[in-house]
Amino acid sequence: MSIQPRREGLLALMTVTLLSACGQPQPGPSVTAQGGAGKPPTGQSTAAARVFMPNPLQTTGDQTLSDQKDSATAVPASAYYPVTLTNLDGSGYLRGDWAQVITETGTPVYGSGPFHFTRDQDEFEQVMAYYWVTEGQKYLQSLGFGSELGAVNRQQQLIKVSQQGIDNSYMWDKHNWLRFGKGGVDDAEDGEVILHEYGHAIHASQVPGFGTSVEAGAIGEAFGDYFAMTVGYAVSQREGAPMNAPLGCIMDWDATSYTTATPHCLRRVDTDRHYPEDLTGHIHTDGMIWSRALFDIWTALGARTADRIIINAQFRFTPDTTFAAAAQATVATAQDMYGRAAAGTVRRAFKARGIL
Ligand SMILES: [Ca+2]
Ligand SMILES: [Ca+2]
Ligand SMILES: [Ca+2]
Ligand SMILES: [Zn+2]
Repeated sequence: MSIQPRREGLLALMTVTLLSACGQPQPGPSVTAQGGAGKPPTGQSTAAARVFMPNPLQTTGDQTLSDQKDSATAVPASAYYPVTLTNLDGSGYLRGDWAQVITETGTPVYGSGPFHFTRDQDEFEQVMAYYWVTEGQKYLQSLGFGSELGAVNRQQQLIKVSQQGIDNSYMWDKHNWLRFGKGGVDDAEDGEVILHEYGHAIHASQVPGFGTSVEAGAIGEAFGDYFAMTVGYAVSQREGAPMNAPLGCIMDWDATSYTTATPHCLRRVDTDRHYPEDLTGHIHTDGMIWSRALFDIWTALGARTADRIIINAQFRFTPDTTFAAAAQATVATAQDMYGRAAAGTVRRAFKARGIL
């Protein structure tokens, strides 16, 4: 399996520096266009739509699918799942409690639906981004974050969908943006890419400036992959979508542009990488040590308990944390929330990776 460390991470840090160096970022051209184009509000808080669940490889199990230059016929109709977009603000645009899509280059989605687009249409990625970010926040709230537990990125997440050629997505916490690019498979055609980026927004909301050391950066990448796995799984189960690719395989569809071996995975959360001998100094690769520990906790304790512990623990991380310190914080959180047996399970998962 070839690992392409191409998602934001250090690259995004460079991009952010570059943007910062250019002075004030330009406000999205369609911020006003979407709110004030003179189109009447629909008053609807929900709309019917179709999305990938979370991506076509995972549901169809067909590892031969490929981008074919964004062609509609490259993906069978069976890969599209009917869903309901929720929490819309009634403007008729993809704007709501937990997400607002800012279209940089395409036509903004507007109307009362149904939003039945195909992948060759720019609007499809906008619908995907709104849906998966909103589902990500709803999932967090279903775990108790924002009620019983501390709020986690409980705000309207801005999302920029660009139809231009850069194959890179990133989170810019200073401006609360997620930005999805094109190149190979369009990034926002894979729900796991969207959830991965939302994972960075989660960290940034819990610990401002998180990720200033290499190990903290690796934890950020690992958590994004893990979050994509657990939310993708929960929503797929709820919507009755099958899992026809390994659960540990992340961003299957986006990966088809870079990988030849099958199954196509941009990364995995179930590798045997071990600390410290497998460290490479690359955050995306080293993150697979951390994400495997999280995956083992998920398998042992079940999704809900594991996710509540793992995400709640992140409030205790320092921006420049080490693997060891973050693992200790996670064990302590398990102890506080669920007691000794759960703490022991968490400790064993990190021990198995050489982290504790
Ligand atoms: Ca597309
Ligand atoms: Ca891509
Ligand atoms: Ca997957
Ligand atoms: Zn990332």
